[in-house]
Amino acid sequence: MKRRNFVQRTLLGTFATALGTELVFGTHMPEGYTPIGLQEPDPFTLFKKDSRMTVLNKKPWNIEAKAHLLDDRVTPNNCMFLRNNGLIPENIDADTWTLTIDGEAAKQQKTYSLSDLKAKFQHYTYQLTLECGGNGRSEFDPPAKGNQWTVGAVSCANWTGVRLRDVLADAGIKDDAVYVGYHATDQHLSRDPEKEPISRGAPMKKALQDETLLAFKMNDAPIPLAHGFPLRLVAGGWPASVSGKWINRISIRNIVHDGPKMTGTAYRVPCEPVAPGTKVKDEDMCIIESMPVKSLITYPQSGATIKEGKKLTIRGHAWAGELAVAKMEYSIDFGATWIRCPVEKPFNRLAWQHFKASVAFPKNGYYEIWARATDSQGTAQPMVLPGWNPKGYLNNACHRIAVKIV
Ligand SMILES: Nc1nc2c(c(=O)[nH]1)N[C@H]1C(S)=C(S)[C@@H](COP(=O)(O)O)O[C@H]1N2
Ligand SMILES: [Mo]
Repeated sequence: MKRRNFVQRTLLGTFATALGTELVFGTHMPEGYTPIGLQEPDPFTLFKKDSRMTVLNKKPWNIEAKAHLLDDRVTPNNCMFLRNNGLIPENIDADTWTLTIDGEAAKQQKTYSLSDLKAKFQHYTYQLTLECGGNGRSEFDPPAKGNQWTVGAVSCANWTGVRLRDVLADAGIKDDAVYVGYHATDQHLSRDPEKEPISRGAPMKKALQDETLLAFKMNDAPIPLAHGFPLRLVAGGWPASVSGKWINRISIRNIVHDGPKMTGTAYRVPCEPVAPGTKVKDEDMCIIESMPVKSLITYPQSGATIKEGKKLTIRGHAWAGELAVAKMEYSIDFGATWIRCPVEKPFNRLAWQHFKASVAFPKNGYYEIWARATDSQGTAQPMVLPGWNPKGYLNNACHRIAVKIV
């Protein structure tokens, strides 16, 4: 007994040093218990995520879904991917939160409290598809650095807020406005307060769209902290990096916004196609705007075994950036032949669209089911990885699942 206490106290001393704090009631802790601050943080509990999600990075936190976890028509928090460039802010007080509109092309600098925003402007709710520009990066060859997203960095939730357009108009937009840039309260990984982890934005044409929101609710509840509480920009159909979380300032710029991750290879692709592995000069890179057409089979889970003679119903979602999905097809012979299947109209512009098909198989055995969406301008998903680019963006190759008929 004595000996165990001794060991435990010594251990506690080490813990206290590591934590930089005193451990109150330390000696009452059960044996084998690790103080909270020293535990490997469990992201599933921390962010209320489904434990089947994949953690790609812990610092900063980056977590993706699997295709079959995205089966809901509207993505709930527990299956929504999480993408951070820096450290999630702590101790946010929504009661004292403010949003400042400023910039060279703002008629005045104006600051709103969160309650001002909510009281002064009309509220709108839209289902908006947010896909990380790097979704699908893991397929690039030569490989691209960054989070190795497979297919799960996409979501479509209900977002409620005020139109950015209404707020910008209230502050006043000068004629020479070309871009808005957001500023947020997350910390740079270095913890240097002078550095922003990310400060992106959108051209005025996107900023002024009906569906571009300054949102304070996600799926009818306050936005979860990790997804931008208490205020985030939501610009559906564009790389989700445009949708700044924890927003406290929006600058109306008379130049293309030049914040961190607006330049170089970040969220930009070669203006002209390049051979895989090419080093591309900064001036030859163009900012990604609307995301390309894409789809995901969310049921069944890849690897499913189906009883012979049973028709298999597959389902999933399709989206096309600024455009709508006009046609949906599937193939069970590796793209040799395609069969058309119905795709629903979007709930609103920029929401993903749901498809369903009843698949019949000619005989038993192993099959891959491929899905291919075509947008309203007639552009379809490629069957293999499209244009290589230095950071591995915009992979919209067909999704496929494996099934076995027995
Ligand atoms: N302030 C801030 N906003 C941000 C980011 C960030 O790191 N900081 N990441 C961006 C990127 S790259 C993506 S893909 C989306 C992810 O949104 P989510 O974590 O809510 O899914 O948030 C965007 N907004
Ligand atoms: Mo992203």
